[in-house]
Amino acid sequence: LRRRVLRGEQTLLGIAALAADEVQVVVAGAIVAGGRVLAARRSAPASLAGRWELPGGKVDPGESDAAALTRELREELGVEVEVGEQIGPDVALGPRRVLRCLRARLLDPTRPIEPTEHDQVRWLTADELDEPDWLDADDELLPHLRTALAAR
Ligand code: DCP
Repeated sequence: LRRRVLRGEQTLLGIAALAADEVQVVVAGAIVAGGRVLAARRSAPASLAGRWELPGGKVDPGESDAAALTRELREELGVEVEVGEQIGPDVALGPRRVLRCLRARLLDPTRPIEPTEHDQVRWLTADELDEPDWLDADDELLPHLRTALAAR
């Protein structure tokens, strides 16, 4: 964890000094299909409602990042995914919390997305990535997402 955190921005230096079990990882999925990435609009809490994110959530104690993302995407979107590599660096969310974006491949791309917590979802091309009002941490990942979209 320390090495991965150190690859990130300067704001992460404080987090890098913490033990792995002192850092809360929030995983987010870059679900890429047909040259587009799935963005989801939050409906809660009120302070974040209306802003867009890569869907995901907190990793539970003892849970792997991949297991957490698989669980969150099943709960929030009704999809089954295979989790791939990290995209971009860890982004600081707070003094003890980071956002970690992982590629997620839909096992059944024909199955419709059924959001249970988001009030809207949208498939974005690389050219459309700047359009949504992203959460701050997700916004920092956009250059890396653009590269990931160009790669396939
Ligand atoms: N977050 C973010 N970008 C994302 C996903 C999450 O900045 N792509 C932030 C928003 C929240 C925090 O991470 O402040 C935790 O996200 P969630 O509320 O989505 O996580 P959970 O679903 O695990 O929360 P809970 O179990 O409380 O519902």
